[in-house]
Amino acid sequence: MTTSRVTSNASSSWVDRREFVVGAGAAGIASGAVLAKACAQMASAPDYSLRIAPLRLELAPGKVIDTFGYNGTVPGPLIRVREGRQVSIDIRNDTDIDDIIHWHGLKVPAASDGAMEEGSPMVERGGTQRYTFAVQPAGTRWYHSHDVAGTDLTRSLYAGLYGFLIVEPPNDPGRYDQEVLLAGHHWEPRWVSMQDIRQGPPPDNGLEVLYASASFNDRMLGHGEPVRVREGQRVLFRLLNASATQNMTLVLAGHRMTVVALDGNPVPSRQSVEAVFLAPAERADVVVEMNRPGVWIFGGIRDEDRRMGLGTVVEYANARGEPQWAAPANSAWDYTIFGDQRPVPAPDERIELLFEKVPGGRGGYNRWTLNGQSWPNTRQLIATEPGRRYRLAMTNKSGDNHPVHLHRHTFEVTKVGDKATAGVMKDTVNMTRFSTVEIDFVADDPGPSLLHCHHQDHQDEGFMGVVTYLG
Ligand SMILES: [Cu+2]
Repeated sequence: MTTSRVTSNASSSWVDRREFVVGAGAAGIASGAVLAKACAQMASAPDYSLRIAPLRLELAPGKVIDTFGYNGTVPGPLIRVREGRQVSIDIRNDTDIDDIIHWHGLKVPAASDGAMEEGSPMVERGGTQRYTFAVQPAGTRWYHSHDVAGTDLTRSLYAGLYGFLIVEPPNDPGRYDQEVLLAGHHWEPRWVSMQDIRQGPPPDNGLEVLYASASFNDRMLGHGEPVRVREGQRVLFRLLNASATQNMTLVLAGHRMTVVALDGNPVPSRQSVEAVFLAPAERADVVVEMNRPGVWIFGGIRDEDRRMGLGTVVEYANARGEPQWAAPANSAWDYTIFGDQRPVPAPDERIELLFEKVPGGRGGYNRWTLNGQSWPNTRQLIATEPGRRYRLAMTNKSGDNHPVHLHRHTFEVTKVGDKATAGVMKDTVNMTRFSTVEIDFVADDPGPSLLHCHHQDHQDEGFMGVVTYLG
């Protein structure tokens, strides 16, 4: 096992980074007795190490956030693995609260999924926990804390506890010239009574979370290194909404984006769009033809988001000048345009799910119900039998968005409102306010699986249940 000490920058120089991620294959350069010794060490060394620890994150000069992160970086280290490979990951917890890491979008056994509600072990404060699993399916996955934050806005996804996990397909077509990973996040959360700052929600609405700053990766818009491109390149951007509760609509000014995958899964109909909507936890892989030389802003469509820092600068070689912004003509988002009309198998069972809000009132916290029940009374939300296909017919009877996430399974979006569709495979689907969505999944991975809203506050306030298997 090798150890690297990475040159620290001012914002994280106090963080001991000796436990930086160590990739497999380090024994390849050894020989003879050295090799034997190395092999013995490798037998017990993990493929990856993640250390949860406090982090002082410098989003911009003078703008330092006290948060938590993995291995001293935000996002955490990129984990890139060939599909099907068995990996071991040691998670060390150098904080004073127990935590856990979920491998989002992967099909892994419940005990390895990283959700305590499914029986995965937590990583105790001061302790280390090894997770071992085969990595599948291919695509843009990610990992993040699955701790409960509740009213504590320093924890779980309010912090910098997330990273990309890219699962490479056996044969990567690689039809792009450059790959850029961008994780959007909002920082400095606070609880706010919306009634106190504007009129709008009904007066019985409870507290909401608002933010003071935002970033792409670890920097606010205008303060990081630009994304450097050349005219004629095809650039693959892997976009992730790693915010705890905020939606984001992202625009690369002056350019169109061709959506090739949603939540890491290739879409049947690639479409060129001016704006990509991502609810919390959603990903989009987009390819951009770099055909408008200049210096451009890639950021949130809302002025407020860009002002907070949600974005980065894309700079062509030899281009100069201030970054340009241009609002798109059309920013509507519709999952069904990426689908097709292939026949969808009839489900073996159709299950209605109704999501409702129990307003917390001014100064209180809202609660959420699934078919009238909140977590933990939803431990038996849905019972399935292996091999059967289920259709979840979901109704959002609230004025809030809900990115609904199913663990350990990939589902097919089959209807959005009145529009039938097929072939769009996801692990998180956003339900807009007062909407209906239908998703189909095959019960092909026995064990308990969480179904929950990925809005951290909603999840913590009851919007969670378990899909169980019979027999
Ligand atoms: Cu929600």
